[in-house]
Amino acid sequence: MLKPGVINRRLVGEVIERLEKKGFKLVGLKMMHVSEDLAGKHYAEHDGKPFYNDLVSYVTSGPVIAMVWQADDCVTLMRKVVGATKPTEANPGTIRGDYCIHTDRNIIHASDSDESAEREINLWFKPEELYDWADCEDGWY
Ligand code: FUP
Repeated sequence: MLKPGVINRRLVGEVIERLEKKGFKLVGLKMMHVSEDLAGKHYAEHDGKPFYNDLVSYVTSGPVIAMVWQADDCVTLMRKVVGATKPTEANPGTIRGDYCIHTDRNIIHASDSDESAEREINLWFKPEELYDWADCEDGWY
């Protein structure tokens, strides 16, 4: 999920381009406002932490781009491409390493396990919003 800062900073295309070039397969994408309810469910594990309220107000402050990407070992690869949560620890070359200064304004969310991905896809997308398309590049990545 690309957070509101990405849209404000006109970086949507640039970030998506990186994910496509890596070889991830895009199977769902939408621009949407995040309700307090959805933000609360999405970040339920952080409820009560000092940064929780700020995090919820950030992701509800403007539209986001929600996406579903596929690949073998998708979660592991995506987390590497996205980089560490804290920009001070994210390597250059990663999305967070290249585009963020502050942890509380980091520009992208990526699921941290297959179980989280499944939970989050069900939370954010209806089944008919996901596309199972024939991939003519399958086997080249
Ligand atoms: P990640 O899985 O890398 O997105 O990291 P977390 O689930 O730990 O954090 C979720 C979001 O909370 C991050 F996008 C940034 C925010 N956060 C803070 O603002 N401060 C913190 O100390 C930790 C996380």
